[in-house]
Amino acid sequence: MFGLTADLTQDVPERYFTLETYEGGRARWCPGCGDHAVLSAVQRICRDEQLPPEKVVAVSGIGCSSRFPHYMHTYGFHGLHGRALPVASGIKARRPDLHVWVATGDGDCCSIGAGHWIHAIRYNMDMTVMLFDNNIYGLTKKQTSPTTPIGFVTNTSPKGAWLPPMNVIQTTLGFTNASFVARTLDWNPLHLYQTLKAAYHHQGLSFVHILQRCPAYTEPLYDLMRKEPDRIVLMTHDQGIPADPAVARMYARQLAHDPANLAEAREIADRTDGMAIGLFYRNPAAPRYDEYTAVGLGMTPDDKLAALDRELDRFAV
Ligand SMILES: Cc1ncc(C[n+]2csc(CCOP(=O)(O)OP(=O)(O)O)c2C)c(N)n1
Ligand code: SF4
Repeated sequence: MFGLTADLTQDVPERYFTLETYEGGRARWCPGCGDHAVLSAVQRICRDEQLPPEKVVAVSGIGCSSRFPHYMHTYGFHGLHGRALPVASGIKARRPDLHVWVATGDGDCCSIGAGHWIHAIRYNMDMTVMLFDNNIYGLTKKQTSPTTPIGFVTNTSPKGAWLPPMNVIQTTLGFTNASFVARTLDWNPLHLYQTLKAAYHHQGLSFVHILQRCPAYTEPLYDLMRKEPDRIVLMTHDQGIPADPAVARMYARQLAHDPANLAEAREIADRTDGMAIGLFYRNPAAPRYDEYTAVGLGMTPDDKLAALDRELDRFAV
């Protein structure tokens, strides 16, 4: 009897985290806003991976989607407009043990934060970046963003957006040292979950373009895509996002794409005959700057002084 009790307790983890563990303040996004789905996917991944909440940090800029850290009961940093990525890079440089989730909008990342977007991709520090793309500045009430389609009427473009929208995937693939580039949809919880989970497991910066519904300002934009799944092309491959039979049944149009093939990824990103979802590109060998910044992190102040002295001695005359 005693032996049996001892064996059972050996397998019981000291801490078990439930979904509630990661639930922060009540989300105040509009009803039907796609941000709710992304939040619950991330909370489920944290639970399924049993990530200690004190080892998770959510980082954002400014926007509706950037309210994300408030709704996670983990560490969080709600930063300045466009500055989520440098803040996240700083955190990762000093605390490589933390799991970093970045929430950024199409305005936050592709407009005011565009310079940081380029360099964060190049630095390739281990973190999951979620671009919530609702094709509009939501928080500031329907202003044209870099991804607003031509002709869509907004409060800053009353005659319709004038410029061609930015192709987010094509742009990201063009940055030096991109290592994981994917796209998913907030209204397909399975594909969303699996894409974010694959992104979480990638060692390097994983960039996930999430088509995100904004029923308040851009309702018609993703409506047809939701009602007519044939407008979507599901990328499949054994090295891609794991194929779930339920997801595969939903999308008749499928495309076998090897995510190691950058040239083909670019061609798919340029297609206008369907919105491709899945993994465009992965390069696990891309150099990671967080491996460089981690050097010497465990040194004591005395060790650091000694190393500095040694270095300076090399230049003594
Ligand atoms: C330096 C600076 N410029 C402008 C703003 C105003 N502003 C706040 S949020 C925002 C755009 C947010 O749009 P997006 O990033 O697409 O996020 P969404 O609200 O749609 O989730 C702007 C222009 C600001 N807060 N700070
Ligand atoms: S305005 Fe749009 S993006 Fe912002 S909370 Fe409402 S639905 Fe979501």
